[in-house]
Amino acid sequence: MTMTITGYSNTTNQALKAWVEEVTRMCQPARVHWCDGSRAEHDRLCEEMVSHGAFTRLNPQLRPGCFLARSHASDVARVEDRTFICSKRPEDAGATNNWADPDEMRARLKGLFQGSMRGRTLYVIPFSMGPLGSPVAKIGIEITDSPYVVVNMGIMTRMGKPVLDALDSGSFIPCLHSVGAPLEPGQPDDYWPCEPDKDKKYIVHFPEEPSIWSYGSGYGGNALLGKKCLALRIASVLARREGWMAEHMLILALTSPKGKKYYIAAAFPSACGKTNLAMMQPTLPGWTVRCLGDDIAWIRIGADGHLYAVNPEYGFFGVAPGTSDKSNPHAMATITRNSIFTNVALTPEGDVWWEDIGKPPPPQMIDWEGNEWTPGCGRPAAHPNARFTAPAAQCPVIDPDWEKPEGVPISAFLFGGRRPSTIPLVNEAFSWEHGVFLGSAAGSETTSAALGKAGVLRRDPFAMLPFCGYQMGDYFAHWISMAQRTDRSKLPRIFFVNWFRKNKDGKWLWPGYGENSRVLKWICERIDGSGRATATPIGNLPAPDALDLSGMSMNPEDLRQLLAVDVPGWKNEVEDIDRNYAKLNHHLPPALKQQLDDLRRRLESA
Ligand code: GTP
Ligand code: SPV
Ligand code: MN
Repeated sequence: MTMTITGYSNTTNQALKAWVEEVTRMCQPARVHWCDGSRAEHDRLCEEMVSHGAFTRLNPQLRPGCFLARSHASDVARVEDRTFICSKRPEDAGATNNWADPDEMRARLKGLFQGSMRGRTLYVIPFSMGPLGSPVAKIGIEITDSPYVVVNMGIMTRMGKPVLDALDSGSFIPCLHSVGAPLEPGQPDDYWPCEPDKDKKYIVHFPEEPSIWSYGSGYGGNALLGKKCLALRIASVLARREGWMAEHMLILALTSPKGKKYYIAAAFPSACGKTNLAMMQPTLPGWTVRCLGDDIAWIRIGADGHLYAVNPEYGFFGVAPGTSDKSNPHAMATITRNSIFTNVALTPEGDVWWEDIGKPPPPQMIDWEGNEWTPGCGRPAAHPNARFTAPAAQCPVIDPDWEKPEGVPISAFLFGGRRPSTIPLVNEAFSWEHGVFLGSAAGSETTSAALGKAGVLRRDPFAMLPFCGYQMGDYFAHWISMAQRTDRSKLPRIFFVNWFRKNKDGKWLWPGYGENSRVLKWICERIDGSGRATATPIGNLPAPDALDLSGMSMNPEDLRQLLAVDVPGWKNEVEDIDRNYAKLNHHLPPALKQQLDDLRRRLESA
């Protein structure tokens, strides 16, 4: 059979050529296209998707270069229970991951991929995580049968010809993706092809190869394989081996009124405020925030001993609902053009709408499922995990150094999550080990970013529960070991924050968003040694009046609750942390067991 091959396939990389040929034989696509990453290619693919109903072009006057996609109702978020780490030994995946035997899994996947691209185009996507040519960058090649994936990867990564040229004969991480919906001759295509049966979706990692195989889903982290699969699950394995860190963290630069710049990296679980904090507009006068990344940080020890962070991504895949000119004006400005919206509502003018966008809905719209929607009909118009895909360079507060190959030096790590009770607004760790303890013990209510019930409290250590590609206890030990790899005084300070405390009526105790700058200011003062704190059994809390609340009205009782040590609540925490630690068996670092015992003792005498 002769196969039409288009695009930029000018490579002498024999391993790559052989892999593409092997996958082509297995998946039996109708055509092969090597992506060059050009604007013309992007426009052509978007146009093709418009012509068969996969994309709706938004009003070019209102949102030039923007498109709406609606996914299949079964395919709206990451599928954690279909995500596998196939290390040779189950113990290397650990109790927090789904493990499957690599040989058995490979055989099962080969069965699924056999003929899976019939009637479709196989796209070869060369992409770089990290600035091209940076010593930290990793090149991946994603093969996919989804043009939606191609155009999203084009925004989320550095993609196409320059990457293939830079790869030369070097090594790459193979990432194979199929939506799992072959087309028979004459069969019309679906607007969102996928495998609707959740139990036939597979998001699989072979960390020792390394390689990634993803089948059946076209959505987000399931399908844009550079993101969670490569830059977190596989990268976390490489990072441990090579002595660096791959973290689910935003990176921001905060400049004080005196002109001092602080770089902060923060790990919050999915849909817990990273994008918002990363580009926030401080309400405190004189302070500015610049964004370097909103989801992933690759961190290395620099020649001067400080920890340097690079954002491996090139775009934002952000939660749409809740994004407004009030909550996140810089995200709103970022998504005015050249953006893809998935599972939001469509207004009669051809613009987008979602819950809490900051303006009332029009009297009639098309909801995320393509149905007529009227206000008060009882259904959300946008899916709670509706997302925008937008180029990072379009963010009006992108930091000028965001593509610096060596990254930026981090002064503080923040951990956090959605905790309606117990956990204070901000808490500073006593030491590196205590900070690692706080990260390892992080908990959060689940959100719509993953399939399953939202609002259930679970431990999500370092916000990495769904993204750590190896044994969680060994990951904790890797964090602890950073203190042996550099001068302790150069390590970032560690803080735990919680924007999500609620009162008895279920209302937020803290206004959040731009007001979080008040907490960041105290953190900077702690770094400088000027911020006042009170040592408590759980950590250093802001001393009375140490938080700058000028110009804001805060009920004193609310503030008291936000900064109180809830001793009975923390005693329950300790027991829950203990139960979760027990799952790690002998992989739990003794230093963390010690931290837990110390906390228990401090609470007993509180
Ligand atoms: P992922 O992209 O899934 O990793 O999410 P994320 O961590 O980037 O979360 P994001 O910033 O998109 O916020 C998710 C939701 O939390 C949105 O609906 C926000 O409006 C809401 N949110 C963010 N920051 C705050 C805050 O400070 N307070 C409150 N109450 N809600 C917030
Ligand atoms: C997350 O769930 O943390 C995300 C969205 O950033 S996804 O890319 O789908 O993983
Ligand atoms: Mn995320």
